[in-house]
Amino acid sequence: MRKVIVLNGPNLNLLGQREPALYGSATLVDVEAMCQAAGARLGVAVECLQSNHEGVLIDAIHEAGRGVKDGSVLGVVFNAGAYTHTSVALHDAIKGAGVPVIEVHISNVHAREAFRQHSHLSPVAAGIVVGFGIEGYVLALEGLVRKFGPG
Ligand code: CA2
Repeated sequence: MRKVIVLNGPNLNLLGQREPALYGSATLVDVEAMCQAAGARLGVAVECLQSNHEGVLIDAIHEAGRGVKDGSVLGVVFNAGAYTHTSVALHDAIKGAGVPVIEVHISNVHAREAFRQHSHLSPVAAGIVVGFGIEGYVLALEGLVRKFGPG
């Protein structure tokens, strides 16, 4: 069974603790449990990682790329948080690793501040899910499996 990495970036460890109007009341633990359940239904193993550090996220993308090459990884579901709007390094990592990445945002970033309306990741993403709340993670997992085959 191939693996999908559910990767969350900066401040997503705070989910459910503040800003419920924007991000809902579910915690990151709830989101990760939801992804595990969706993975079981879709026939992929789900591995979850959250980091507030850009380099750790880059390393995770590189490792996922190695997994794609050896056949153990299907792709990555990635909410890069605010790094979405700033990180050329994450853009380069996704491009260089050759791993399919589905970009996820809980909120509709296009209906928010101008600085959230540009993504460095979208041009190198295999797909984008925006504005569906935490259900977006499940939609992204489903999209990844539909586009790149079963686990
Ligand atoms: O909508 C999304 O999923 C975002 O990626 C969330 C990021 C934000 O910087 C992006 O523009 C859009 C924020 C991460 C979560 O931040 C929290 C801060 C306080 C309380 C709860 C979450």
